[in-house]
Amino acid sequence: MTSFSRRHFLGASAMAASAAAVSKAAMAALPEPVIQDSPDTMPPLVPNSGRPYKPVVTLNGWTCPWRMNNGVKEFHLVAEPVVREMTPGFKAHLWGYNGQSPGPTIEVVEGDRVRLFVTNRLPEVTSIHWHGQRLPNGMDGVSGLTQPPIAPGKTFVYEFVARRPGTFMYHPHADEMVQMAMGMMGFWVTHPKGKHPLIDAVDRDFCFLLNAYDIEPGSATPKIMTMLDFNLWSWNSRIYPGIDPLVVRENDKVRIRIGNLTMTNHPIHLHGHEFLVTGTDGGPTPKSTRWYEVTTDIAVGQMRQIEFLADEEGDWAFHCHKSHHTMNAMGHNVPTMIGVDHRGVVKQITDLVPDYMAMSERGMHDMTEMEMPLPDNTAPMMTGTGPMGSVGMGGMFSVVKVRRDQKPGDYKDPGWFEHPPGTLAHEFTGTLPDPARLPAGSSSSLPSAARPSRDVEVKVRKPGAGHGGHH
Ligand SMILES: [Cu+2]
Repeated sequence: MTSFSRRHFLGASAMAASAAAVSKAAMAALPEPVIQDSPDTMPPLVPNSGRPYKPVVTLNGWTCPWRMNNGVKEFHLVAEPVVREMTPGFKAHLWGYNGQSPGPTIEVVEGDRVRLFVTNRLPEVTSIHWHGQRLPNGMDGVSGLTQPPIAPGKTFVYEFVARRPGTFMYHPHADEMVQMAMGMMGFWVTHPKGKHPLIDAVDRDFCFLLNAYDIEPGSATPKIMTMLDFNLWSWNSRIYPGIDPLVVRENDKVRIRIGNLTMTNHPIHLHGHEFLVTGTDGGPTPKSTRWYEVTTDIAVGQMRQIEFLADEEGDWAFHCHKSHHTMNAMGHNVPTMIGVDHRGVVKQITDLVPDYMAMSERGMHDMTEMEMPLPDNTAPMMTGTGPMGSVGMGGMFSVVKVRRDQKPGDYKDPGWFEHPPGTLAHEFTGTLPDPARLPAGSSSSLPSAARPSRDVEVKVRKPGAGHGGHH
């Protein structure tokens, strides 16, 4: 993990310093924007001014430092073009805030007066809408409706009291289709002041946004006209294997806050544990409405906050359950070739198209291990190497790593889980009995549709079978 970097000479510490230490002239000026160059998950930003709270960890992101100005928390967001590494080897040219997409997470406490300076360094107008907040209408950030748009080069200031604790986000409300397709968005958490009857204290509190891009393999800029057929499904503008693991200590109480700024819903699924949905962008959910789930659907524009006790050690998959969303570019528009025997035609085709490759006759897992020539700056379609081989995943996929010996407050990746003896699925090497089958057409109490049939034919060419055998 690297530290905050700066474009300007004022140190980051100056921003967070107490108001008394800064001259009146300096306080009248804009707070220096803090710029982040790294796509890594930054450690929680422990507050050194204002009301205390337990900070969140933004997955592959960071929290925006503020300065206190006469009791007001001042933040400076800069809307600008950014280069975002979506996964190692693949950089996208996006728009974002303060050096990254998404922008920094804003963390404040219920009752805080917040002043947000927004500087526009984009080539077109913008504005910021503070999604989910109670605020004066004129601070709502809808350009044309509640404010004139922020012209390139101009700075606007928003000011309101964070009245409601909860999970929120921010995004432009000017040329939204383009600006959100380009990655302009950020997270906002308002912590409760003191104990709240519906908001439990947790040991780890993670947050990230669901977003999606359509970037042609080999290029770097999203196609902004795409409405549905995105090819990169990301968490905080990162795709697996570029998404960091969520590292927790065994028996930690864990909260994960997720907001959806894509154009479709995402059923988010956690392995090995059950969770409760404890909050939405409307605030904490009443306890009587909570039930345990292992998947929760997050619709477009919604936020969900889930909580669970991490009491099972291991490397637990955590992902969107739409299987096309755990793939990277090229995951779409590939014809289904399972059961198609290419061998006869490959020679004929390669005479015409030298680069042609017969692929996916046996499913697509082979592609995860195939050394396919890819254009420069392309994410592999599905990849990620685990301790047991290729994970065969991309897109919206990560791992919740639960470890007994992880120190409290330590988010460092502990490596792969070491399975206790006798707890690992393995190849069976004993003798296999013939499976008992009902003879086809025999009188049976099963309805005919449920009866096994001899007519089932699965054309699969097995690896090493030598001959394209039909079963
Ligand atoms: Cu999804």
